[in-house]
Amino acid sequence: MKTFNWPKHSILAIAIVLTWIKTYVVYHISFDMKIENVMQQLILFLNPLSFLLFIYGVSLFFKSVKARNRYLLITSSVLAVILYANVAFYRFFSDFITLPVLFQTSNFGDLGASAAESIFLTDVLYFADVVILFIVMKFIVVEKEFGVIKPAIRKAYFVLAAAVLFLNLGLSETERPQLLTRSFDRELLVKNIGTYNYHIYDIYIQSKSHAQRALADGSELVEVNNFVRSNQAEPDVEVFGLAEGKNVIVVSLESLQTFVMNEEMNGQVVTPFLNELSSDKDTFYFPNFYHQTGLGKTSDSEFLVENGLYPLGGGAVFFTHSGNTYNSMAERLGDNGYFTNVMHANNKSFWNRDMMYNALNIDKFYDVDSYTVEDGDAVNWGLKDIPFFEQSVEHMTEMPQPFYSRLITLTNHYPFHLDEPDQFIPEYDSNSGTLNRYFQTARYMDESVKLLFEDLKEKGLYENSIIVMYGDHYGISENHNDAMAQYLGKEITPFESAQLQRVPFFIHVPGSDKGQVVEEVSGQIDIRPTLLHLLGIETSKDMQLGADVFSEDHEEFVVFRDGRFVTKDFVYAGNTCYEKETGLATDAASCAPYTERAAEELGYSDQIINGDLLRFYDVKTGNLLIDEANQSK
Ligand code: GP9
Ligand code: MN
Repeated sequence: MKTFNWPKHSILAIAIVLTWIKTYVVYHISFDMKIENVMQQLILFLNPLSFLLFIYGVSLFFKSVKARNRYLLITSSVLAVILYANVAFYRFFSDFITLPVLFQTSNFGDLGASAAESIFLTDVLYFADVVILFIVMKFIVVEKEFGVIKPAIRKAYFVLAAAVLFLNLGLSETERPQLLTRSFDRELLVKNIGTYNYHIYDIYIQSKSHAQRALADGSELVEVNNFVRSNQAEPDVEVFGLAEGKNVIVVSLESLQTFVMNEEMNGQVVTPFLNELSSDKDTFYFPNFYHQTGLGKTSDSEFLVENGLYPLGGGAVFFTHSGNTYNSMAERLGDNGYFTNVMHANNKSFWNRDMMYNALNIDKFYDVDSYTVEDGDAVNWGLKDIPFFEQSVEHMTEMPQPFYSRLITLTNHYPFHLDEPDQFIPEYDSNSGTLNRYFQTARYMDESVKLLFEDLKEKGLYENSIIVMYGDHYGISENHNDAMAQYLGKEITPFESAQLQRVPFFIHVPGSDKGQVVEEVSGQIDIRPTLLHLLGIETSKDMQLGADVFSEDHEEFVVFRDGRFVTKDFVYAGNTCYEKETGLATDAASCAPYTERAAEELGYSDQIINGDLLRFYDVKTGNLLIDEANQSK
């Protein structure tokens, strides 16, 4: 069926068009990219082309048709794998792959279960273009022999490719100024420059950050230090030292979002114990508290809690910067006589914790090997929270006091499966199995926390401890917006999406009688100073960006890792300024004073991490060790 005398380079053209069209179709069916106007649609359509022209164009340097065809086929397959990897990753993380994630190989085993949920048989269709290209080469097209290709033709071809690239970049710059210089948001990058160019850009950014450490000499610290000092909050005398000398139990509540708190689902109370706790006389409860994590999820929240710094915009900082110097909360508490530890019934290498905990100066990590996992005690990602808490309290009874224990829960994790006896309420009834099951696993979490409190009381640890709990990050991604809209009874606008990033935050101080619902807008970055002050530990020399939520100076301004932010009156999301009270878009001028500040905060935090600047800082004296550093260079 082969037909002869197709024009020269037909197969090259076919290869380009196939991948191009497939990529464009995949953008629409597999990624949730909000396209607001015709120009954005045009950019989206155009953006795969420049890269494809370049990469497939390399085939013009081949002399034989056979070698050229082999190159085209291999390229097409590699691109299909890259695109599909992004699709599968996106289903799980609502994000595109960034280079450091690829080096997180120690996560892959555990990710397996979740990944399996993200892969379907019909996914072979993502490789349809490769198959078609193969068939075309093998059975349909035979080109005129092209012999030696004239350099002038090649030159013209690459000039055309460059022109398409510049057209693409030009259109993007008008549509989204400063995109490449700021790059908060991977979705915007992919939307504008395309998946393939995005990966090249990512490789460039990552190698730059590698170089940044090498180039930093500490002089940057002067400016960073000024910024940190100017944002510092004096502790409130009423609360400072309220829990001095007590054990500190910090619980990371996996995927728990505030939208389930003090609410019902089809007549069922989702978090009965936590609801009661939120208005308890010994509890400070924060309903307007936001997570600030990025791709590093749980580990990012740990990073925020320990360091009062933002995680990174690309990849998990636990992976990319576990060799840095930090002044963690654990280190401060250790210096104050605490035995510091983390308890989490998962592999020690997940999120590179074993390495990072060394850098954070945590005395001991109770990983999965410190737990007994009986038959039926594990679900989803590992040991269920109820036996996890039980055994953790057992460990606590054997620790020297005072201790600082961070407990990381796991059951309320995507894909939110539970064994029948652990299902205390029925599922929800939307078209999203994920959201339906989420209410059940959140209810299970509530039960497990209730038992934790009982257990601590029984073992005589309760009275002499404070219990701090926070939701680590969202559990329900934007992929489930329709189901979420059904539950909340309103459309999920960018404003609502931002508000859904609220996670519960509790500080329970037994016997304090000072409890209250604190409406203050705050975030995970504030936990470190707040907690240290509660324990009577000064932080005026610490290099942290959060502020004590109890302080008069605490500002109601929470910056998300992707550049969105929330103030007392406004929410900035989806490039729009919303009025908090009404959820309606308002004048951009209302948010303008904060946009620069948000970028500044993230920028300084990134500088500290990328330059590993804390190696030039003496937290005890507050001295910048710049000269020393330069001398030892
Ligand atoms: C893994 C657990 C869950 O050990 O912390 O990680 P997550 O996927 O939520 O970041
Ligand atoms: Mn988590």
